[in-house]
Amino acid sequence: MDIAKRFQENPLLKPQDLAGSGAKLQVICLLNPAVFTYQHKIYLLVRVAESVAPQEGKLFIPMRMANNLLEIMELKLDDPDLINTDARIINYKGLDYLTTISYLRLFSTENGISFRPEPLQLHGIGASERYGIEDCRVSKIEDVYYLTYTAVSENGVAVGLRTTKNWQQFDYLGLIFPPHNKDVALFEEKINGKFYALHRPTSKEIGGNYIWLAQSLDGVHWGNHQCVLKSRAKHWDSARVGAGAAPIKTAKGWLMIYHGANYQDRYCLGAALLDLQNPAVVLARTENPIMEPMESYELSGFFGSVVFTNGHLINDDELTIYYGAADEFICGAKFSIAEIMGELKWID
Ligand code: MAN
Repeated sequence: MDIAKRFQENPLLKPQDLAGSGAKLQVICLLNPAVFTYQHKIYLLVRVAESVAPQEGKLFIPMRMANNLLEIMELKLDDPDLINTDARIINYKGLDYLTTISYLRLFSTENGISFRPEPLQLHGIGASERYGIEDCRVSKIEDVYYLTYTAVSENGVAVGLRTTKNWQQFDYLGLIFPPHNKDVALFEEKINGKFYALHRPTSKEIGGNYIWLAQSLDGVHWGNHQCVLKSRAKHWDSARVGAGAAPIKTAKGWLMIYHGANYQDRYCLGAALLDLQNPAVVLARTENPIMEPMESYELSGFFGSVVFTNGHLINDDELTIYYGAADEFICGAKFSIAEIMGELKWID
């Protein structure tokens, strides 16, 4: 059952609200923000996806070159070497490209509803981030903020890590999970002295798009991987599942909000409860989505029928999620954590 209480003010941020980061560039989508508090203020680290404004009969593919400067590849839509069936990704002469390039942009808010752009922008760095960086999760562990994000290049989709203590200086720690992997959420406290992360590798021949758990002694080098949550045939989450923001610690276990999609690429949200001491054990899971695309701004946009979250705030029983709607808008919704727990079906 959809138990989300959406903000009346949705969408909170739209592409038209922001100028492109370069002269020729236009913001195509604002989506999938990380959320955190720093010095008692709430911030969103928003994924901004840009490209050159569309022109009749043409397609523009932005990417960073070896010197980190942006280059635009121009293609003709009737080029026989072009396969252009997905708004997000194309294939040209046998190679895959993204139609937009993403970076992360900071916004602050006083009331949780209206947002002010801050100067900070984080762009892709180096060979593994040439097609952009996306869908960041921010987890605060002790006094360090860990930014885990999708790093895209012609070599694949992987997970990058940057850390900061003050949101001014960042340490760039490179890729922590190689392709194909995304949706990495770090637990915000160590369990039995170890860091824990949820991640989502893709296995093509055997297996699928499942959520895995990994451990680390330093938050950078990860091992002891275990598969914890799979897609379910004939369900709303039949094709892929991926973790949202950092799991929420409750008396009964770690509550994980996750996204699931079916083969029609309809993205909904669900929840699962993981054991407090051993989060590889799934105690309970929602049968039905706790949120599904239904509002006009969720049903149509850059890529319709999508609700996707990777950032939230917790205030006692109140969970405020910020989410990407139709891969184009930033929206907000509130949940009661107790109500989500009530939707869980316990696994024997
Ligand atoms: C999918 C979608 C896109 C994203 C690419 C690369 O196609 O999630 O939004 O840009 O993967 O991560």
